[in-house]
Amino acid sequence: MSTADTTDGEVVAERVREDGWAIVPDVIDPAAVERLRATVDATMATDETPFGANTFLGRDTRRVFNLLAHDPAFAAVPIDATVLPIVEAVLDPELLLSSLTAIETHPGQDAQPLHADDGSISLARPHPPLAVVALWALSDFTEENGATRLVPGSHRESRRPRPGEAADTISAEMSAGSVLIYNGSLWHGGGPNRSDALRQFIVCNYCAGWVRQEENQLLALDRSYVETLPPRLRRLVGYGVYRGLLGHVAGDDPGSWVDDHIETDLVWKRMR
Ligand SMILES: O=C(O)CCC(=O)C(=O)O
Repeated sequence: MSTADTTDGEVVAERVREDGWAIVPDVIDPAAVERLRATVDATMATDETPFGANTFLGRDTRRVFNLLAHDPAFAAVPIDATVLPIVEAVLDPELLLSSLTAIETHPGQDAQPLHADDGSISLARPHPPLAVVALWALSDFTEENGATRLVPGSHRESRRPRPGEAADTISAEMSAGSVLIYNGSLWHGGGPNRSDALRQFIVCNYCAGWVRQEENQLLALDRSYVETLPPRLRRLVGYGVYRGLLGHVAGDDPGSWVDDHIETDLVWKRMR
């Protein structure tokens, strides 16, 4: 099992590199879990969030995309002081937030097809990590309630799963407040929820800083709202440049549009 009994970031990062996944137990304290749960519940109630329209999204599953836009309480998730350094170490110190989604699977939800979250990327596999996902459990994950099924080591496969393909999986059982971190190439899918309770979680999907974000954060969030977010999160959603170049606007770092104090090491300043 790749359940880390440590929050030592380098140990966890190494497990994600080797096995494709690791669980960090008890990242969030029970009060914070309750607050996030209550905020997800309120968001779904206000929005009358519908069930999924297909087998992949889950006909007994509800999702709130673009979570940051719904409540400032979610801003703490992508920049968590335990999880973010681990993801940076595996993926890229200049990574981006690719998407932030709340999901709840209801009793009766069938198993989700196995897939890889970086499946839209057409590079030959295996490839260096392009996406790493932190899945925050807001309820206990058990085999009975459909804890995420994983195919350990599958991030090294030369292909992604075929539609409907079966494989030997393990169940990522963990207590509420724990975080499952996995390589975006890892084959996985939600298990069937055979319990009488919801399984609720937040999927925080990061991509390398030079990869296109899954959800277009720059259009998804008003700039005036981004200005209110912590500086690291402003860069994570896209107000920044990669390696001093990618993402510039007329030679400027767009991070300066939401932060007066930014001093970016732009490539042009380094040129002689
Ligand atoms: O239900 C789960 O545990 C995983 C969900 C997932 O992988 C997805 O919706 O892409």
